[in-house]
Amino acid sequence: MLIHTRDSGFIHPHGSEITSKSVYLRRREMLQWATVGSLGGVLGGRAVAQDKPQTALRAIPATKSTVSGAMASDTLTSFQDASSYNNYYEFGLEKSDPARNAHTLQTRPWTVRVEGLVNKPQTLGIEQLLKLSAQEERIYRLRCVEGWSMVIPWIGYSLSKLLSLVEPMGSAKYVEFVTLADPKTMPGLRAGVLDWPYTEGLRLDEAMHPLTLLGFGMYGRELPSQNGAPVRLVVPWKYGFKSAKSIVAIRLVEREPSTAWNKAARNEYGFYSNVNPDVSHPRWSQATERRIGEGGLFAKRRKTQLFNGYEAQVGQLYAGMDLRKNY
Ligand SMILES: Nc1nc2c(c(=O)[nH]1)N[C@H]1C(S)=C(S)[C@@H](COP(=O)(O)O)O[C@H]1N2
Ligand SMILES: [Mo]
Repeated sequence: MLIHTRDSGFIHPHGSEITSKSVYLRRREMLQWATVGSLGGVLGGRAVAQDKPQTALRAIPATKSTVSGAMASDTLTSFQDASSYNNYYEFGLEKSDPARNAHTLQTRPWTVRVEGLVNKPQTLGIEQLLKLSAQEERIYRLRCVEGWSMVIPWIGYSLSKLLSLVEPMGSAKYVEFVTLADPKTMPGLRAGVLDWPYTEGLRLDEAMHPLTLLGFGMYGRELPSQNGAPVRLVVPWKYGFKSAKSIVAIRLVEREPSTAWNKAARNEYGFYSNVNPDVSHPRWSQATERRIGEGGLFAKRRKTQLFNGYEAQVGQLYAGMDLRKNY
């Protein structure tokens, strides 16, 4: 099986990650994906992105964030780990695939349409977007639904800055994020694992929360392609999959939008997807997590915190809601 041989040197994830969504989908989509495998071989002949020095990425000057809760004091995950252990299914299902394959992503020119129920719809070029507001560095924990976590110094600004600019109408209740789906540069699209383009959604008040970051960089530099260049979302109190990579459109809508993961497995990935140790995924517990870089397979798992440790900042958004129903 190509996927296995390609990754024979890969340390197998343990615990909940064995039954992770990628493994589950891999089983389901094995045949489809096998037809894509040969392309992996072709791309594999090129330089491996993770071997490139970090300095190949342009620096983005940023000030330390003053947003409450934005500067976690946890030890940072290494740049090497954060840019080589990724989920970006457009570039493959294995954690090592995006770093190997995402060099084909064309991040310039790049535009983002901000549209839907807004008074001032706009299409902004990436350079305009970068300059729209002061760039801040924010140290966020990111917790993947599969049971691992990282701590990354992101660069960006609150998504609310962009949303305020377009003036959401009173009827706008949700925000839909649409990401790039380009079959020419994204080998993963050939496999029907998800209904492309990858889309995500937030309730408008979640999207307007100051912690919700429109991210352009990490570790002082622009985002590596595998981390979602040139612009992505980072929502630190939700499972990682809410943080859509390589965004091309942001749409204000009235009804709760369906999302790529919601469509793939409705009973497993709800709209809210708030990190919650008390609500298990149907196939594994969410009580603990493995911090990437902490002693490999033998490191003790950490206890997962409600809202990934951001309860003081975001708990109020869910007052009175049944978090078991609204998972
Ligand atoms: N377009 C797109 N965005 C995506 C994904 C994806 O497959 N495609 N994976 C998500 C998942 S499951 C996670 S955990 C995070 C991982 O971000 P990182 O690789 O920068 O740590 O990206 C999210 N954004
Ligand atoms: Mo994830």
